[in-house]
Amino acid sequence: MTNEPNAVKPLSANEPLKAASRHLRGHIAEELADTSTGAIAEETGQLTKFHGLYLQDDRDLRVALKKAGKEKAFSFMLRVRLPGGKATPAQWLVLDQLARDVASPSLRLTTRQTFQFHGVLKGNVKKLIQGMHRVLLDSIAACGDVNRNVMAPPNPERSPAAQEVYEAARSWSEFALPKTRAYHEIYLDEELVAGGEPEQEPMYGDTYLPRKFKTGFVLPPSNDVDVFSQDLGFIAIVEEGRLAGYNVTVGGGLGMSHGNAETFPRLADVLGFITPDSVNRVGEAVLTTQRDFGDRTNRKHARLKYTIEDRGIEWFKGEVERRSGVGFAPARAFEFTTIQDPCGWHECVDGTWFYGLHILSGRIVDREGWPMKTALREIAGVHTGDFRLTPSQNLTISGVTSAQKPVIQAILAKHGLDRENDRSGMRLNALSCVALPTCGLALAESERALPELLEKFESVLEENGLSHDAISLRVTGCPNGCARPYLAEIGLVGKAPNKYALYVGAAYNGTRLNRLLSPSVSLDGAVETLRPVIKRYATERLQGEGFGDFCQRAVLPEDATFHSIGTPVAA
Ligand code: SRM
Ligand code: SF4
Repeated sequence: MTNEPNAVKPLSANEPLKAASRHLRGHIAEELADTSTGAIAEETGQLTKFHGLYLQDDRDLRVALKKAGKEKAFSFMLRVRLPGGKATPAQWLVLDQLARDVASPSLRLTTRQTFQFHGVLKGNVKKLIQGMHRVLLDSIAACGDVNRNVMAPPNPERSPAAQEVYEAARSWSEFALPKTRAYHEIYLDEELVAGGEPEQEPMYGDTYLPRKFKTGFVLPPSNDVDVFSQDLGFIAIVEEGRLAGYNVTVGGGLGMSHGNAETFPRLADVLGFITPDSVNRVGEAVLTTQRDFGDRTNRKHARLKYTIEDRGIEWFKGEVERRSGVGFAPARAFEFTTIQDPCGWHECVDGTWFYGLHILSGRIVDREGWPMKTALREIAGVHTGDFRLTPSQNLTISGVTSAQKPVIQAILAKHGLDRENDRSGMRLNALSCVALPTCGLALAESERALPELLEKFESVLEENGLSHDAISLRVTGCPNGCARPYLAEIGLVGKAPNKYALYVGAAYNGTRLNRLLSPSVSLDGAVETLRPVIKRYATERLQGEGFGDFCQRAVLPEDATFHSIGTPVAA
């Protein structure tokens, strides 16, 4: 392939918008101050995303409000930037308080290890961001056409290698931050320095990236961050207890549109091995290559995965080597044996403990008989270690001393949450995206449908003696793939109300995508379709064979693909 730029086609609408935004300022400040509407203009909404802020509306109320001739029930979702998902107890307490004071009041743990607030009214946006700022948290680049929240192994053994991987993730997250002061001026009232040097974005340029860009660091044998789904991945290679370096991966991504075969999930390629000191240089070269060659004319074709598909991995590797001055050595051996979060108490090499706590769909809220938010607030009040958010929407309470262990255990027991981890393997491993009522792109339910769906699957699993098998089930309300459903052993992807495409056959360790078993089923239909498959799995599986591997071997037709044939359903 060549170094020719992309063919001359009209740029997508976001490109001139970014160019004219004065480094992501646009009219955000004025529109947030306008009390005549709860909304902001569509174009302004494209810019606030770079500051972690999305305009949404309560979709449950749309019809009634329209009938009443009223404005939609607008509010904002705010996503925190939290590299590696690490938060201190002091930060937890402030986020918990802010959620009560100015948001929905739930806190939502995401599939990229951070917090989301929902239901933030326009007049509360600055209060929320200023409150976060007081505990050194921000939402810069949590969304938008930039390097997003950087993922890293959440379950610390407190080994020097694990610590180094976390530090590398944090360093890359800081290094790849946009340099604009727009966020500080708009939300934190930082004054513009008159007559100062013109602002520069040395890494991004004035129009940032063609599309979102995601990075994950992973420490085998766990592939908890689903490294092959990331635009840029670093697989830590530990030799004789020391971090030798990383195998670099590029070009993963999962989003697609139903009925559009030009969009597809793609697993990343491994470029080769680098030493730890080259991470930021190589990361920058990957990012700037995508900046310069990514498709800025069609946002559905603008992720790095398409740049690599179109131009070839060898060309891409050469470009990265040239830009970084780092030559890739052959990739070193590694093995992923799991993607699962460890639940319960685990001792670390430094003598502290961590506790893995399952939280269904990452939704932290107080419900009748399930006061998760209160319990975690109490834990944060006494905890002296830290919290780690996992890529599976769960929580790790880490750095717990032996003396504190019974204190934390007692808080969980007091609230009846100490048995939260005694659930079916499928439940502990399940993911769902947010979907309705807040997600503007949802075509079907996801998080709200998961509990009932799990109960139905659990009864089939129990009938077949498989309650403890960690079969992965991931549900999303549309094909964008926010709960990484194409890497699940059972993936359900929303197409329309109670209509889902059913995928099976991914590898249990995140190294093979699943394929389409049925283009359109209801949730009950999915359970019924899989009932005989689960039964066969219980009796016919080979020694140690995962459910996905079994489906790949014995259930899926050889010519099964990702795409449903027929009319596109996506909006
Ligand atoms: Fe996502 C858009 C929620 C992880 C692929 N995602 C959205 C929006 C912001 C909808 C929108 O654009 O208006 C959703 C907000 C819903 C809400 O009400 O909160 C949303 N995505 C989420 C979260 C919260 C799902 C969750 O339940 O945890 C995850 C937040 C991650 C974070 O903390 O940064 C989330 N999204 C992902 C992932 C998984 C990952 O990154 O590991 C993917 C698939 C991987 C990938 O990017 O390829 C993902 N989200 C998308 C896409 C499709 C991108 C594409 O290339 O086609 C969109 C739509 C878009 O960008 O146009 C999207
Ligand atoms: Fe919304 Fe679709 Fe992402 Fe679910 S997968 S949160 S429905 S964009």
